[in-house]
Parts: sequence; structure tokens; C-alpha cells
Amino acid sequence: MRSHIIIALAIAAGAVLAASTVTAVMAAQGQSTAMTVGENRKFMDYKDGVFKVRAGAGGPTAPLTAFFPQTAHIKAGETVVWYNPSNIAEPHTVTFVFDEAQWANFETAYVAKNVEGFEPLTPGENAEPVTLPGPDGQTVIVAANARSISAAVVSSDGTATYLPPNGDYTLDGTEKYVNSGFIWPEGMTPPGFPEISTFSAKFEEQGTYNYICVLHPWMTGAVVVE
Ligand SMILES: [Cu+2]
Repeated sequence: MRSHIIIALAIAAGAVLAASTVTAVMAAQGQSTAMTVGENRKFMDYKDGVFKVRAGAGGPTAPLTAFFPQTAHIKAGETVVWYNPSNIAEPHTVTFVFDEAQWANFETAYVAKNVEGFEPLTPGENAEPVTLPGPDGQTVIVAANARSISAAVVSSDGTATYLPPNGDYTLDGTEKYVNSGFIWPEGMTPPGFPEISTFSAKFEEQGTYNYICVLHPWMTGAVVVE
């Protein structure tokens, strides 16, 4: 679990470095939201009903934590595919939180019941779980949240369903939560994480669908379905 925290700290440090660049990029992208479907497509990676959006970009000296384009204009029945073209192993998510109660942090605290002890899976690994005192003498374990790192959907009745890695999902507009999971540059998924390098979503209903990256909360995007 400590490795997750280190990843989080590294991501946060990168975030601060990238913040000023991102602000400039996002300001520039603000213009694109006024474009029509036709105008938007002329300059974008659009072909045969599939609109590609980059989740992050750049490398160690100039990481960019933003979606390109920030707004994807599509028609009902078309698909948006997100991918991560960075050349460092920095993940991003595409997370639609339609019901704020369904927000999923990537690390969360669980109470361990009837558990004797925790050992790292890999013998000799320099790792230990983060534990905190919990209610009634129980132990709280801080661990990764599968609904954040994996592709997952929470439907209108509160049922959570996990999608296969690189999942494609058709939104019917009733979902409470739709998450890509951590999208890594192809071939750069670290051990222990689901191997995800794309997320594909088909939009059947008109409307504006806002999304966020759970790792970089200023990293926002929208799909406008006309
Ligand atoms: Cu991100």
C-alpha cells in the first residue's frame, strides 16, 4: 500500500509542476466549447463515428495533465475513445460522477474483521500496510479502491459492475457513476494494476456529460452529445 502512497505523492508533485502549463492549455481550449460538431471535428481525431481524446500527454520534463480536446462534440450514437499518450507511466482516469455520493477515492480505509495479519504478496518486498485504530478495537487498513483503479459502473439501483480492462461501455443516461479505471500509456501498467490503456464510451442520449480525472481533480473534460 505504501507504493500506492508514493505513486500518489509523485503524481501530486508532478501536478504542481504542471499546473501553470495546464491553466494555459485549458484557457486556450475554452474556445473549443463554442464550436459546432462539424467545426470541432475538422481539427480533431474523428473518424467513422469514433472521436479520440488524449488523456494527458508529454513526458518527465513537461507532463501535461489535461484532456485534449477538453470538449468532444459528438452526435447521439457515436463513441468517444480515451487513451494516454504520455511517455512516462502517469495514469489518468475518465470518471463520470452523476451522483456525487458515488465519488470514489483511489485510496480508502477499510475495517479489517477477523484478519490475523497482513503480509506483502511478494516475499521480501519493502512494504507494509497503513493501519489506523478503528471503532471497537478493530483495525483500519488503508488500501486501494477497486472502483477507482478499475473500470466500473454504478447503475441507477446502486449495483456496481466491473468492466473488462480497455472496456467499452454504452451509457444509457441512468448511471450514477462510470469510471475508466487508471488509464496507463500502452505497455506501462505497473504490476498490481489492471492493464488498461483505453476507455471507450458510446453515448446514446443527447446532453452534456462532464467528467474528471480522480488523480488530478483540475483535469476535467466534457462530452457534448447533440
Ligand atoms: Cu489525470
